[in-house]
Amino acid sequence: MAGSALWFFLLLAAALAGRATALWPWPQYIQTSDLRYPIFPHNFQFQYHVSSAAQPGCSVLDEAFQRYRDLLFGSDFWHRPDPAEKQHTLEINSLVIHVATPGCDQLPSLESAENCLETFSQLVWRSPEGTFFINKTEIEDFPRFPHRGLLLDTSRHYLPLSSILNTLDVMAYSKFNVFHWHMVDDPSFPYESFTFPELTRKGSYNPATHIYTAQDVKEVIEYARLRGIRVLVEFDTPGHTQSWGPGAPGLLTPCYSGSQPSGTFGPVNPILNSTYEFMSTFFLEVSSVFPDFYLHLGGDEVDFSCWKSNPDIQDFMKKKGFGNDFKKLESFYIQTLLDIVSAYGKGYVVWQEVFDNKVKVRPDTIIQVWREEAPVSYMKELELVTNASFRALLSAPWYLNHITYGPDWEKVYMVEPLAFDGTPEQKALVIGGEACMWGEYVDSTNLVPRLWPRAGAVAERLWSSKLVTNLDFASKRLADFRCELLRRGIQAQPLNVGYCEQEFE
Ligand code: CP6
Repeated sequence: MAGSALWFFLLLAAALAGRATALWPWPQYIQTSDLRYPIFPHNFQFQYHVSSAAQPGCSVLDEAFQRYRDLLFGSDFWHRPDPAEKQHTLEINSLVIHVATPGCDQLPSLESAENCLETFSQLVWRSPEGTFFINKTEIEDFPRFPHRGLLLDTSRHYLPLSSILNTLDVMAYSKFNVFHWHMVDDPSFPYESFTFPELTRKGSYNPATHIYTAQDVKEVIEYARLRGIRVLVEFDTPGHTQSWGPGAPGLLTPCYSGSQPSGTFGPVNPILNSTYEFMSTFFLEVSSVFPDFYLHLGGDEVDFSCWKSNPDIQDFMKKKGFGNDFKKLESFYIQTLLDIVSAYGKGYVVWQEVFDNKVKVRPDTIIQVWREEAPVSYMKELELVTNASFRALLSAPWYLNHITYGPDWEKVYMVEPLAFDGTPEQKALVIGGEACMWGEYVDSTNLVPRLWPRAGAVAERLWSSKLVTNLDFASKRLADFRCELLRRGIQAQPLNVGYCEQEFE
C-alpha cells in the first residue's frame, strides 16, 4: 500500500472443513488448512500493531480499514451472535497490521511496497447460514513486477469521473497499481488547462460537461493514492494531437497540397520556437498538477506525410542536414521536449517508436512496447530495449479493447513477459506492463464488462510467480473472482457458462 512496506501476519486459527481457497491474483506463498474460525462483524476490528511504523491517523490505512469493513460485512448492523453459536469456538476478532516503513501521507511510487487487506478480504467467506469464516492460513505475498498498469483512453470517448473512480476500485481489488491516463488524443481534449483554457474550450467534446477540471484531477489522484495506485498521465505528442489545434493556433503543422496549404493540419510543428515555448509552459503546468515522478510523453505513430508536404519543413530539414529522414525531425522534436520535461525534475515513459527511431533519451527513460509484430516481434523488441539498458514496459499482447468470441483472457494470461533472449540483468529491466483499453469503441456503457474480469488476467500475470500458469486452476479462480466482483457491485462479464452462488439483481 502507498509508500509503505505493509506486512501483516495472518495468524488465524477453528474446526470443520473449509472451502477451497479462491484468491486472485494468486499469492507467492500460501499454506491453508481446513481449520476455520468464525468472524463476528460486531466484534471484529482492524488494528495497528504496537510496533508498527504506521499508527491510527494514517490516512491510507484508516480509510482502507473502513472500505474493507464495508466490503467484507456490508454496512448493515450486525447482531451479536447467540451465546450458543459462539460456544467452543475460538473466533477471530482482529486483523493486526504491522507496517515496516511509514508512508501514510505520501504518494505511492515505483519503489513502494504493497497491500494486504485485499488478500485478507478474499480469504474471508460466508457459510449458507450467513456466518463469516476464515481458515487458518499462512500466506506471504508480494508482486513479481513493480509496475502493473491499466490504460484508459479518455479522448476517443469521455469517461465520467465515476467510471474512472470505479475502475480504480477494481484495480485495487486485482492489485493493479498504475493508472495510465491517456488523457488526450486526436478526437478530444478533455483536460482543463489553466494556462491554456482555450485547449479545453475548443478541443473538448463539450466544455460544459466533457472535461476534467483541476478538482476532478485532484480527486482521481487522491482516490488512487488511498488505494496504492499511481496516476501516470499521458500527453501524447507530436502525433495524435488533432484536438490541440483549435485551441492552440500555430501549434500544428499546416499540410500542403501542391504549393498551397490544404487547410488540414498534421503533427505538432517541430520547426518553430513558439512550439517549444508552448510545450515548456504546458508541461510546467502538467508537472505540478500530476505529482507522480513519471510523465508519459507518447511519441507513437507519427505520420510524416504532412511534414513532407510542407515547404517550410522541407527547408528546415535541409538546413539541419536531415536529408529525407523524417525520423531525424521527429527525434529533434522529442529530444527538445525531453530536455524541457527533464528540467522540471520528472522522469518519463515513451512509446517504443522513440526507441525504434533512435532518439537519444536519458538512460532512465522507460520504453513502453506496444507493437505486436512490426518492426520486430514484441519479444525481440524487449530484448533490444533492455540490451540498450533501458527499462521496459510490456503492453503489446494486452489490448483489452480487442475482443474475440470465447475465453479470450486465456491468451492474455499465458503471456510470459520475460520469454526473450537476454541476460538476467536484461530481464531485471522489465519493470512490468500494462493492460490497455483504447477507447474507440468503449465508453461508460461498456467499459466495466469489457475490462472485468479480463483485465484480471494481466493483473495476475504481473503479480504472481511465473510458475502460476495452470489454466484450469486459473479459470476456476477467475470465475470466483468475477462472482466476488458482482457481489461488490461491479458488472463484470461472464467468462463462460455457469452461475454465481449468490444471485444478483
Ligand atoms: N491510440 C494511440 C491508439 C493506439 C496507440 N496510440 C493503438 C493503435 C493500434 C493498436 C493499439 C493501440 N489507439 N494514441 C498506440 C500506442 Cl493495435
